[in-house]
Formats: sequence, structure tokens, C-alpha cells
Amino acid sequence: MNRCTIGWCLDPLVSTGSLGQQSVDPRPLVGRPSRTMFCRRRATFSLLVPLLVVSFLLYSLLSTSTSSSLSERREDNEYINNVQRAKVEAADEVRAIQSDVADVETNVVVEVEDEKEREVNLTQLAIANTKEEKDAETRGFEKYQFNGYLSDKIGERRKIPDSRNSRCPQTFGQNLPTASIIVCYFNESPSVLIRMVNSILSRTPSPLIREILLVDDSSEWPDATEAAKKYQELHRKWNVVKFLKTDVNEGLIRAKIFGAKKAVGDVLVFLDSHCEVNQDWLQPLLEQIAEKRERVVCPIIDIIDAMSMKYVESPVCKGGVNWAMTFKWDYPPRSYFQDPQNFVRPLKSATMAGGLFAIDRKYFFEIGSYDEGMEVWGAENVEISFRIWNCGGELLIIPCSRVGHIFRQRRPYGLSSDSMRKNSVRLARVWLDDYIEEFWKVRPAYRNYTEYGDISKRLKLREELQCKSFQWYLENIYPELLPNNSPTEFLAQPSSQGVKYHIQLENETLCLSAESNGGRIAGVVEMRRCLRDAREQIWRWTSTGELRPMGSSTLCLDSFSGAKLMRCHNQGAHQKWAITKDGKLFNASSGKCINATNELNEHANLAFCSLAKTFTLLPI
Ligand SMILES: *[C@@H]1O[C@H](CO)[C@@H](O)[C@H](O)[C@H]1NC(C)=O
Ligand SMILES: *[C@@H]1O[C@H](CO)[C@@H](O)[C@H](O)[C@H]1NC(C)=O
Ligand SMILES: *[C@@H]1O[C@H](CO)[C@@H](O)[C@H](O)[C@H]1NC(C)=O
Ligand SMILES: *[C@@H]1O[C@H](CO)[C@@H](O)[C@H](O)[C@H]1NC(C)=O
Ligand SMILES: CC(=O)N[C@H]1CO[C@H](CO)[C@@H](O)[C@@H]1O
Repeated sequence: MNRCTIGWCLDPLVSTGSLGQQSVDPRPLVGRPSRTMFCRRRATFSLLVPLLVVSFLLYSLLSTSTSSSLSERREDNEYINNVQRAKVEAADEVRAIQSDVADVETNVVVEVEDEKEREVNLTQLAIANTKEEKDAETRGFEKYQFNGYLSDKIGERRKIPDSRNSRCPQTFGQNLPTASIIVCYFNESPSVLIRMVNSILSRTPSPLIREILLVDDSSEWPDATEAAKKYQELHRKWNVVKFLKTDVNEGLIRAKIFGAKKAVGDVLVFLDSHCEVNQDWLQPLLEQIAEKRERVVCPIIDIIDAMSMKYVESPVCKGGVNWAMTFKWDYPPRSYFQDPQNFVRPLKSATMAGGLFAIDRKYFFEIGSYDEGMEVWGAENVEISFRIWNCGGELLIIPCSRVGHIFRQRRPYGLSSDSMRKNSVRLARVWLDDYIEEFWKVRPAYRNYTEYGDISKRLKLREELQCKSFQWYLENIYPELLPNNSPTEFLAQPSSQGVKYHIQLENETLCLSAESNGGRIAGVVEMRRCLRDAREQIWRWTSTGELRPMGSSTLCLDSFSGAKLMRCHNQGAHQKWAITKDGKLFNASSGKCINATNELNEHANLAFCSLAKTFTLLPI
């Protein structure tokens, strides 16, 4: 499986400092902070309150008095700064006291349940000196495909950085539905499983957890289940945990259905078994489903490094797919984040990665849960994604919900290529319509494969749910995948001076026009009735591929943020246009084509080339 790599789309406004090396476990907390310490803080506080009041009065006075001379004003400013500093310090002090109080409170619980999450120094814990330790480390990797040795040393719970964007809301809707959290596992590491459940219990409001279903998919080793059961006996909060076990090893897909059938909560939340959830991860998911039950939602998957076990924030990205029907991550274009609200806004996703998502329980079964004819895992996530979109639902990624996931070096389940073949052929034959040819093109060996089993039930389901065509999915949900998005046949580029054209919408009477405002050319391209002499409708296609409107000597058609006019920079890139033989204006680094509509004064825009309008170029 692929994953979001830390790339350019990381939120530049969020400090990643907190993701750096974590500090040594201080373990100072034998009992509670001493009483004297607490009282001293309180004493400082009571001194500070009057000071604060006085300061504030002074401050108010100052801000209403009008000072005339410059030096007076400078003094005033200094004074205001001092006052403000005092205010900040006082606030810090209040916070310190509050956290002391909180510590005292939580320590009461700690004594009972040892629930305190602590910082761990991963570098220190990872050190393996002796031969035994080194062997244990190697064994851990062989067994789990991640650093199982380190995981054991981290223990039952730990602090992880809060990776949410600072713009994420801190309060959530009331009366949210309850969740059945379903965790299927096969040969999982006991410490990973226990830490995962603890992360859920400590970072989720308990009324929202109807149950946590641990589904043992007939593991070969009993240790995870045994350890978890033993842990449950000692920890009262674990009474929401239920243990289930399949009769035979079913593979992830059927194990999930097995768990879902036993669940009773309003919403099913599927989580892979090697995750640690982040603060308040569940509410933003439930809110979306409460708003619309046909909504299926995924958290952002943060990365827990398989080697260092470090928790690393992932950038906002969404699910895509290629013609082999393999899931991939897509990054929104940089321009998407020009609106900072988009760091937190839910975004539509064409597909889901599959391991982590929430769905209304009844809706899950209404739309046909999973295809039980599929084996083990693979392609089921793409199949359910197509089904959701094409049969009336929607699939969203919720940037303010974050769950860390260990990306293992390979699956212990083993990806048998057989199950991938069978599953993707089932998916293709049920959903792709005539576009199945594109699938055969990249998977020619699958064309004659006949062992994919009976798909009649899935075809019937598609009909009963009155799902839309794959063409609809491509045009409306994932135009990225349309064939012919990258045209290959172009008109020859002009050799020197450039050639001049009217650019007319094919079979229509409107032309691309550089918006002229009393002779001055502004930034947008509009549709205007074609006029032979209008200079702003005459475009010079230069030998370097620019399209320059005649009304201006400095502006070029540019695709950096939509179809706009921008100052020519002579660097090609977003200002370099190719003209296809069938009349599309292609490229710019955006990989898109100019699109427009036959409406007067409507602005031109960019579209995937296969969907963009065609133009007739009339040489002048
Ligand atoms: C963590 O432990 C390592 C190795 O013992 C040490 O060098 C490092 O300073 C520690 N880090 C912190 C933040 O305490
Ligand atoms: C699939 O079967 C057809 C007809 O039997 C045959 O012509 C074709 O070569 C086969 N393709 C592959 C990839 O084996
Ligand atoms: C323009 O008209 C011609 C001739 O009627 C037709 O073949 C072509 O498909 C039309 N193009 C568009 C984009 O409608
Ligand atoms: C092309 O532009 C028109 C007018 O803005 C718009 O309605 C249409 O959706 C665009 N097509 C695509 C594929 O973006
Ligand atoms: C056909 C065409 O113009 N392609 C260009 C698209 O933009 C990239 C990046 O600037 C150029 O390298 C291509 O030549």
C-alpha cells in the first residue's frame, strides 16, 4: 500500500517542531505535586491578581488618553508592552495552576488504573545493546514487519503529538451517534493492540463508544488475544471491549463483514489493528454521518514509522486510483491551500485507502457491505468506493480527524497476487462497463482469467441500487482517470513571429476575449461575441508557445490559477500552450485544457482535456 509521504503539501503554517525527537521520560510523578509547591503557586497567583487588575486599569486609561508628542507615545507604547507582558505572564501562571490541579485529579486515577500517558524517548528505548536484545529486535521485525521489540518497550500507552491543524474546531455537535469500533487482526503484536485500544479509550469521549470489537481472524499465534483478555480483567475501562473470533482465517474483507454483523452501534468504525488514534478523532467523523447518513468518512492517516515508531503528521491528501484498479494518494494542487480553511475542510475523495473509515451501520449493509466473493484483501477498498459514489453516497476525508497507522514493510497476511487478480477482475467486471478495455490494457494477462467466481449477485445489487455508470463516475468524481486527458497530436508551432488567430468556440458565435476595460487589459478571459476587428480577441501564438492578446504587450494566457492573463515571464511552463489537431488548447504545467461555455461574458476556465470544449482557430 502506498501512503502520503511528507511532501510539499505539508501545512507550512503548522510547526512540525512537535514532531521532532520526543523527550526523555521524566517519570517524576511519584504521587502528586507536593502541597507546598501547589500553595506557593497559589500565593503567587493571589499576588498577581491585584497586579493584573491594576495593570489593566492603567492600560485602559492609557488607551483612552490621547498623547500628543512622539516621545510620550513611545513611552506609552513601552508601558503598554509591559502591561501586556504582565498579562501574559499572569495567564501563564493561571495555566500552570490549572494544570497542577488537573495533575492532582488525574493522579488519583493513575493510582487506580495507571492511566497516565507519558512522553517516551524513542531513541533511548530503541537501543539494543546485548546480543539478546539484538536478537529480540530481529525477531520483532520478522514477526510483525515493524519494530515489535520497540513497541513492547513503549508499553501500554504513550503521548503522541496532536497533529491536528490549529484551525480545527475544539467543540463538537451534540447527540452524536454511537460507534462500534471494529478492529480485525491477524498475528498482531500484543503491545500494539493494547496500546491501540488504550489510545481509543483515552482520546475519545466514552459515551460515543458503544463497543470496541476485537476480531481475531484466527491468528496463528494466540498471544495478542490472550494478552488483551488479561489486560481487560485488570482495567475497568476495557469493559466496552468485546472479543470475537472467526472460525477459520477469513482474510480482512470477510473478517470485517463478520465483525460488522455482530456490531450494535449506530456507526461502524473500521480501524486496522496497528493504529494509535489522535485527540478527538472520532467526533468529526460522527458529525458528518449525523448530517447525512449516506456519507462515508475517513480520517487522515498519520504515519507511525515501522522502524522508529515515531508518530509523524501526514499532509492533507485524498484517494485516487489508476487503471490497474490500484489505490493511490493524490495531492490537492498547491493553489487549493491558498484558502487556509482548506486545511480543515472535509474533501471529497474518489476512493478510500480502506483500512480506516466510518460508515452508518445500516447504510453499510444497504449498499452491500463488501463483495464476499473477494479473497483476503485487495481492491475491496476501490470497489466500495465506486459503489458509494455511484449508488448515491459520498466519500469524504476529514482533515481534523487523525489516526496514526504503522505502515509495515510488507503484509504478514502476504499479498497473494492471486487474491489481487481475482478481486480486481471481479471489481472490473462489475463496475467498469466499456471502460474495462482500459483495465485490460494495463493488465492484459487478466483478460482470459476465468476463475473469478460468480459475480451475478453483485451485478444484481448494482441494478437494484440503481447505480450510475462508470462514465458518470469518471466525468463527475474522478476526471483525472479519463482516457485522452493528455492529448498527443498537436498543430505545428509557429516558427518565428507567431501566428494570429481568433479563437472561436466550435460551432458557436463566441470568441475568447482578453477582458478589456476601457482599452486596458485586465486579468480574466471572457466569452464575447466574435468581432473581426476587436484587438482583445486576436491572439498571437508565439514561437515559444505563448498566447498573447493583441491589446497588450505584456500579458500572456496563463494557467497557474485557472485560465487568467498574467505578465509574460518568458519561462514557458504555465504560459506554454499547445494546440491539438481537434482544437483544444492544452497544457501549461497544469496538464489541463482551456474550457469555456457558450454564455456571453462567462469566464474561461481549465478542465481535464477530455472534458474541455473544442475551439476553431481562425487565422487572421
Ligand atoms: C533521548 O535519549 C537519547 C539517548 O539516550 C539522548 O541522547 C537524547 O538526548 C534523549 N532525548 C531527549 C529529548 O531527552
Ligand atoms: C485470450 O484469449 C484470446 C481468444 O482465445 C486469445 O486470442 C488471446 O491471445 C488471449 N490473450 C492472452 C493475453 O492470453
Ligand atoms: C460542430 O458541428 C459539426 C457539423 O455539424 C459536428 O460534426 C460537430 O460535432 C460539432 N461540434 C461540436 C463541438 O458540437
Ligand atoms: C467548462 O466550463 C463551463 C462554464 O464555466 C462549466 O459549466 C463546465 O462545468 C466546465 N467543464 C468542465 C469539465 O470543467
Ligand atoms: C505540449 C506542451 O506544451 N507541453 C508542455 C507542458 O508544460 C510542461 C512544463 O512546463 C512542458 O515541459 C511541456 O513541454
